[in-house]
Amino acid sequence: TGKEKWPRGDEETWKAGLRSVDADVNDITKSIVHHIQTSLARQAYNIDNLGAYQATALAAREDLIINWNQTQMTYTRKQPKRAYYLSLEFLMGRTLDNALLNLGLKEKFETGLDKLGFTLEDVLDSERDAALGNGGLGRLAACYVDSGATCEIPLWGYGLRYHYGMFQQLIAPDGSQLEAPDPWLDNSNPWEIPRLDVTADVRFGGHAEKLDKGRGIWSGGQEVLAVAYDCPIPGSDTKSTNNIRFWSARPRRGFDLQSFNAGDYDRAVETSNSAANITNVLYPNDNHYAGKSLRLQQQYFWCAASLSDIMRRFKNTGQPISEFPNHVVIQLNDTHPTLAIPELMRILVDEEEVPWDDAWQIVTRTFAFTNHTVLPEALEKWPVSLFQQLLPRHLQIIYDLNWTFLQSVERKFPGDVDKMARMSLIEEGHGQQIRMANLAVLGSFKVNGVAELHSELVRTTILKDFVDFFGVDKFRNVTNGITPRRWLDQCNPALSNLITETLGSRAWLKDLYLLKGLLEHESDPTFQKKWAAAKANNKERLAKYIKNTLGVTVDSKAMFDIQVKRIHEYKRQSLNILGVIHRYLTIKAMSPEERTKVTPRVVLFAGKAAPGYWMAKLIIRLIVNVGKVINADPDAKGILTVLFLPDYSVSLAELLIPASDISEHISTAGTEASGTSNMKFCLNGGLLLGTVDGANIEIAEEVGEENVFFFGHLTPAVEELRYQHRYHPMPVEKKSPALAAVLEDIMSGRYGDASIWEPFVNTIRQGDYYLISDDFDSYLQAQKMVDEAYTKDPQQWIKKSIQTTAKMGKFSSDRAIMTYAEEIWNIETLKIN
Ligand code: NBY
Repeated sequence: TGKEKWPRGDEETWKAGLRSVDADVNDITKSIVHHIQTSLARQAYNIDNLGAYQATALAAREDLIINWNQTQMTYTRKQPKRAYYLSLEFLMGRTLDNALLNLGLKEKFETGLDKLGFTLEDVLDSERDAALGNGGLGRLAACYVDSGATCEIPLWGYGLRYHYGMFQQLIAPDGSQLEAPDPWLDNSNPWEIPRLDVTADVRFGGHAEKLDKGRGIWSGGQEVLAVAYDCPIPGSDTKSTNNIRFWSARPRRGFDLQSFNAGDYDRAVETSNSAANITNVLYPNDNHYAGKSLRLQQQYFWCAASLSDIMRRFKNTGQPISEFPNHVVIQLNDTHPTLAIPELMRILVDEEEVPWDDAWQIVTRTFAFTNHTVLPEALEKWPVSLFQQLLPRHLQIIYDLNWTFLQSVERKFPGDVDKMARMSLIEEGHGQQIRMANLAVLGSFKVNGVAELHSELVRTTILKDFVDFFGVDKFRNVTNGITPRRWLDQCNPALSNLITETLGSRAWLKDLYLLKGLLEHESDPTFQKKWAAAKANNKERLAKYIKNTLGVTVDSKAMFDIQVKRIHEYKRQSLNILGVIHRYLTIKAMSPEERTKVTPRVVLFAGKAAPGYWMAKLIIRLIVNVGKVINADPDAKGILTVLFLPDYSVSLAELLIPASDISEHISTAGTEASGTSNMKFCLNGGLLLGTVDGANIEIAEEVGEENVFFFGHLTPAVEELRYQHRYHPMPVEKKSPALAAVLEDIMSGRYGDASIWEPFVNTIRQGDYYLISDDFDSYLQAQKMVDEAYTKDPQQWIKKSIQTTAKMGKFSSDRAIMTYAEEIWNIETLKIN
């Protein structure tokens, strides 16, 4: 723009900026300057983008807090039934842009900042992501609180305030992933409100004693203090502003007095350190259970603090304890908060002196549980020995619950000892383990999966025994959703503006089915041109980012093919990169004349591997090295570019998703519970290349099968195929010559020494658990159809893109959250005036 950056000019310019004609803008600039001078204690005429961001955030926050107070006051006065979303992860990303949009103040802030010499874009870019989550599960929680506020549902989130969020990913020169810490709070966090007065004591260890009638006493051990940090969550175009309460661990006042008195200062300080450790870092595993003691401590710390807070708030209503489930519903985001179930039992029975059976009635009317995976390695099982050590009273409660439960199983299925063994809360074997999923199901009144196929798999496989026992009505589906505010309006202004202009209002942002109105224009050449221009604009924006960060020039006219998600064998980034190598070999074998007819592609990958997941890290290394070879080869120049973008995050997703022509969601059938980025890509007019898995199926139902590229075996075939691999293995050479050629090429040393890749190649040659060899040819076939559709009839492609966006109404998280509210929580909306 040629605009000067601050410090721009002199004091006079600044002061002139403060004399705006628009009263609102004037207030905004004043407020920003006020915060620069008083909150940041900085000189007004010498501040950088980071300072400008902090002051702008503080100015915007004031509006949020006023609405937040109004909302909380209304809840206190009207005492509606409230829902609490317990999630160990909230993958929020940045907040400022979202806050300004929701408040309807973005343009005014832009003008105000401009008057002070800043571009809003630079200021927004100075915010660090809040990466308090791993992937889909954590981002889902963030979308749900957005929708809760927007739909005016009394919904709070409870989470942990990790000092270190999701690690920062670096790529070493040899292509390997390296991890660096993410000290996201270092610049301070303007969105959080410390509530040093809102605390809870959380006990660990000590010993538990049983009294009569199921009651018990838990004493001794160590107490850790939980301190609340509140984060306001604004709704879109409403005053309704909800809250996420994040707990931070602190040593309790007068910690470890014994050691102090004994003159053992060092020991006392050590205890205080270990207390603060609890909320130090987010565990970076997704879809994999690791079984670390500190992780169990995080879970209990968070459940205990949240329940004590919820109980205190409930008691303030003055209602008798029997009314608890009519005022409170708690949604468990996966099994991570399952300890809330025995903890509520403990509070009711031991502290409130509610008789055991009455207490269990209350508990089982309070909780509902969402399952996010059927992968066996992800199911949480904690060693009984660890419970004995850290949570002795909870162990007693779980044993007592299990005793009664197994008796009722025996009554319903007399003599079925196998069933009893499978359903028991305790897994016997070398060292007993507590099965958190079984406990979550037992203690909840509803259990749901996150897409139709997934919920059906939950009912027919992992929880089949429980369906037989409780009846099928308890087991529901709530298909995931995404917030269209962040995942279209905020991340894709070009398309959002075109949609608003075409539909005549912004109402579609709160009723996503209104996008159907775009269908009227799908054949209008002028509209099609504008649609294509928005996509082109987003591709150029991404190309610029790639140039700035990696120094690589990509042709923004090429087809952008994107796969971004956690790196996992079941998600099969491997299938994608093997397909890329096949494409490369095909190009290599062509004459220069033939190469001119190839549809140019840019294949982009991004995603983090869990630091301990060796095979996932090897796959990253392969992608990077294949990219290096291809990008340096003149034969592929202009027709194939392959890049791994480091350090995937919510903010990077906001840049990537609007720029895709096609995105890949290619998990082995039956493994991806839902997927949510598939929804984001399609909402932004990118077409979907995928397997018949998770929410891909429902997306195809909505947008029409003619608009998606499906391939691969279906879920019912998977078990049989795995059986074949095991007992009647067939060489890859015979199954897919194309794949065999690709594997041979990898082992030729072209991408680095064969010894590096051998373990990866072996997973496919032997066992091939994720069915790469079974789906490879079908994948290539689908890719060919993508090429043809894109090249042969560009106008038809644009039409498909328009139809896709237009038919994505179902996937708004507003629909999802209203389904929870109506079908599970039995809760009503509450207008905030
Ligand atoms: O939840 C994801 C599913 O894989 C995806 O299909 C679904 O769309 C999404 C939202 O429902 N699951 C997921 O992201 N899981 C985790 O991140 C996760 C994190 C930690 C642990 C387990 C799973 N853990 O046990 O520590």
